[in-house]
Amino acid sequence: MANEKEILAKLRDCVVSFDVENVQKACEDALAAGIPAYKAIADGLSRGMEIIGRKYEAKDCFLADLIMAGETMKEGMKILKPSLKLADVSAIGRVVIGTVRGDLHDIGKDIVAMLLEAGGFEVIDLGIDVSTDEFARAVSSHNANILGMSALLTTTMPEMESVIKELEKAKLRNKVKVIVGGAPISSEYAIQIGADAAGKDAVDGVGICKRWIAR
Ligand code: B1M
Repeated sequence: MANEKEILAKLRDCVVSFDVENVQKACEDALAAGIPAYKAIADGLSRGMEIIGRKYEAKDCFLADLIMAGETMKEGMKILKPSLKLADVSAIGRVVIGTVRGDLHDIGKDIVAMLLEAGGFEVIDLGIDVSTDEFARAVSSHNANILGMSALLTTTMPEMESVIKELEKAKLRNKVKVIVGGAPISSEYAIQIGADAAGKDAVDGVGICKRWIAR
């Protein structure tokens, strides 16, 4: 039987080699070996995405490769997601989440959404390419406690500030906490645009949301 390190390396390698055929089996093996689903995502599949990201940056692979790696990661996450869920918890708070307008990256946002659900939150996931208006309407109609926005492109980061301005305009800003995240987002940026916090990663983001609700 392979050890934890080998299993996590296998998950990473599945993403790097776009092994859609075997990624689900590798995820099942990880769960069977007692590796927590989040660890399989964070220290397995996500490591593969990092490698592909660096290769793309170095012009060692193409956009099509990014797409394939993303698809492979998502296939694996289908197996891991049910293990992140808690049974029969009544929601501790309601979070509206989405990737901002112009941005199609959803892998990180999906992980945050999954962990929020696992942590007992009701999550309304608006998906990708979400407009300022859609965010504001969803916050209002779902009476959300928290709004989470994700952006992976430096060109789409300013959308987050537009959403916050829209919330202010609609007199919703003081009713909802705002957390932002994504690879280019820092705490300094969050403060600059008027958000309440930035999540460094999914675990950090969920921790922040839980602390807000506990207050
Ligand atoms: Co794109 N892409 N991409 N891409 N892509 C990046 C982001 C890039 C850094 C790659 C590079 O050049 N090195 C670069 C951005 C450069 C920049 O802005 N400065 C880039 C580019 C340029 C592009 C295109 C413009 C390429 C093109 O068309 N020429 C294009 C844009 C499309 C668009 O959005 N309009 C594009 C397209 C794509 C794909 C569709 C092919 C694919 C996305 C597939 C998908 O998401 N379904 C893709 C991918 C896969 C990447 C990389 C390689 C990986 C992103 C990822 O999924 N990481 C990425 C390179 C990189 O990031 N190193 C890249 C894994 C994921 C788990 O991490 O998303 O960071 P991440 O999420 C983390 C944290 O950030 C945090 O928690 C997560 C888990 O710990 N987090 C939050 C995220 N959201 C949060 C929210 C929170 C809290 C924490 O609270 C609400």
